[in-house]
Amino acid sequence: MIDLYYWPTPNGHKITIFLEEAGLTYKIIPVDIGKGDQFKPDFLKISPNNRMPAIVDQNAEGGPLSIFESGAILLYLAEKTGQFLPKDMRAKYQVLQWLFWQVGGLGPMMGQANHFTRYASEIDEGCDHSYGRERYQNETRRLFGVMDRQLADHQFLAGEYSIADIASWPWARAYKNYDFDIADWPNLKRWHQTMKARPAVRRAIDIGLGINPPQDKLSEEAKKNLFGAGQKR
Ligand SMILES: N[C@@H](CCC(=O)N[C@@H](CS)C(=O)NCC(=O)O)C(=O)O
Repeated sequence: MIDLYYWPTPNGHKITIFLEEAGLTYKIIPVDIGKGDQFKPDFLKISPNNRMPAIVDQNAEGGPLSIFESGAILLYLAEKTGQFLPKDMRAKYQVLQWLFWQVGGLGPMMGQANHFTRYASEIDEGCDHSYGRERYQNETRRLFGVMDRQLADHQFLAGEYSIADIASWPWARAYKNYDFDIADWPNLKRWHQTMKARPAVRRAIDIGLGINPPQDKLSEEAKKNLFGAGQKR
């Protein structure tokens, strides 16, 4: 049994997608990041950076094993199950380079683009956030171009369907939050639609919707916990 500490955000979706694809038994332990659950002492013992996702594999060799950071979790689960990560050394590093590209680039840059596009002016009213918004949206466009070129001659990011796709798709689908036209990146569009149609991916997204249906506005409590005084603990 895998305990999954989770909230339905792009980083959370990565892990439910993997678990649904692999058919592993897991139990979701919601970490409501808007309410500040990520700062609870018991969670910090598992995830000292106060971010979800995190897992505890109760059946790991040698006893329960906890892991934080979505990339490390995906790598662990791929090695544990022998799925979505090739064994061949060259093919494996094709996947790992795109996995690290996602966790070090696409995720953080889109996270900032999202922040400046959707939340900054609500939190810091009256301030002009166009520099931040443009900087991170431009970087997102650049990264989409990188993906589009890779997907021009690869069905998936590293050839076969892998943890690199599982990590990247929950972020890439957030293009809808900006005035982007996905048709500008035809290979990315094809890949996005292929990913979205996978039954395990759809199940994972539905699980998230059941836990926290989308809201138009963040509550004052969520703003404080995610962007304000709540972060200065
Ligand atoms: N690098 C981390 C990022 C995880 C992350 O940023 N999680 C966010 C939600 S998507 C979170 O837990 N935020 C809580 C907070 O900001 O306090 C990973 O890939 O797991």
